[in-house]
Amino acid sequence: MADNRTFTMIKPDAVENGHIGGILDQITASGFRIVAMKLTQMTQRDAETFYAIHKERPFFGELVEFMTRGPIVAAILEKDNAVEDFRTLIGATNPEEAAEGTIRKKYAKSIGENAVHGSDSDENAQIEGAFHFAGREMF
Ligand code: FUP
Repeated sequence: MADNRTFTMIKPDAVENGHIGGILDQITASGFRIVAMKLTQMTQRDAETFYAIHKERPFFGELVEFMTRGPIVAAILEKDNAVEDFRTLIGATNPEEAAEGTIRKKYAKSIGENAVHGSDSDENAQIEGAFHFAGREMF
């Protein structure tokens, strides 16, 4: 995946609460083009693999339980400076610290259930996008 792409998930809390449309609207209105997208549910093994970097953290079990409890929207987004600009758009991991108007400020309730994921580097965007999508599903 090129450096102008990032990977996102609309997490189970936001899907359950009916925020798919509102979040996608904010994403596209902010200049991101959707180049891959699906509604899917992660298995326990998927979530453990995706979040392997956090496996020693105390919140790992809860994180895996949360991310597998219902469907997510997985998507790859394209824009100049995609990784950094998308992190700005979603706001801080903890919604209490997220800037006004950011997706997490608007839609997230807690640090554990924080509505959206955004890749933290071009390298991870590539890995995470490839985890969820086959080449023929990316446009
Ligand atoms: P982010 O890059 O903003 O998604 O945040 P991290 O990669 O640090 O964390 C990934 C996920 O782990 C968060 F979205 C939620 C969960 N987490 C917690 O539940 N508690 C914490 O203290 C930190 C992260």
